Amino acid sequence: VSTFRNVVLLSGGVGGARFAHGLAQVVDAERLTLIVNTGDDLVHWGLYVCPDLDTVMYTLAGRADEARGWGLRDETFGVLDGMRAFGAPDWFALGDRDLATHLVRSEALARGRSLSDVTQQLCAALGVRTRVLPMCDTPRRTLIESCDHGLLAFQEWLVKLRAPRVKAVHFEGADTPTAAALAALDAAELIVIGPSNPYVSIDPILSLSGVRERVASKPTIALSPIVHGRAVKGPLAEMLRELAGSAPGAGAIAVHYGELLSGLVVERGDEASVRALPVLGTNTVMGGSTDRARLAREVLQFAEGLK
Ligand code: FO1
Repeated sequence: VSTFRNVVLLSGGVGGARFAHGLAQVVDAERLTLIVNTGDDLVHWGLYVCPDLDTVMYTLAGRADEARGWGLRDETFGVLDGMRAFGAPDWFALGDRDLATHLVRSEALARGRSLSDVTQQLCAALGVRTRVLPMCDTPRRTLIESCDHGLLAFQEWLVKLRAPRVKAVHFEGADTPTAAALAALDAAELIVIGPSNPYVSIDPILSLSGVRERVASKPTIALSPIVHGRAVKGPLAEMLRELAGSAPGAGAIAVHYGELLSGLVVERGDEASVRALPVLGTNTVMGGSTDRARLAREVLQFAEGLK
């Protein structure tokens, strides 16, 4: 269906993970690399948690809890109940099965193994053959400068305070992407920016040294995370108003990525809001697994047509 030898997806959040699942069904594992946001990472209960990496791994493994949008299906929360009884923070719910991931990862990092290395180990154990690369092997935290609660760590902003109004987004920590991520971008014939929040899922990746210029030098397609003026999930519509002063629409996504894009995939009916850029209008709100593969095929065909 596509002659692209190497496809790279920039992904964060639930939408990015679902589209990654679609691509993984239509592009051979050797020809697809996922570069995943780690700006959402946090230390919780003394464990190193990587929400976007875990959501991608669990989704590709077919074990994600689709209703919740994060964590594992058939999950129990016995440890959470125990932690709550001890007065430990319970605003970020780590499930019992999910904890195994955080324990293995935290132990590996404590021994000095890299995040890339332990991610590879976790993917292999989950039967995920597609390459899943963290954007960084060192901490690069997304901080939200909120209007009314000062500077907030990402999960405190998103989950604990339920995404209050945003004044600015900052990235803290070394801006060093992993060598593997840069090599994947160098080898890419097509780069896809998933239907993720540009500010807190994609910009953390683009902000890393050497990434933006590599993306700018390759054919790059983005999928709009805004459908008919609303975010499929999360606070993006409000962030577009607060940060860009723009009405939430596919056009605002095109403006945000600017010159990086060779094309934009939008929900059918949203095409007119995008200027001076090849646009594909289709059904972008993904249902189950086959629907994700359908969308991935359409995106690859759209990209072929732009060659
Ligand atoms: N999101 C919530 O809204 N509430 C939670 O308690 C929560 C727990 C959680 C645990 C592990 C994990 O990997 C993700 C979790 N998320 C939770 C989602 C997470 O905040 C977001 O998926 C990403 O950080 C943004 O894409």
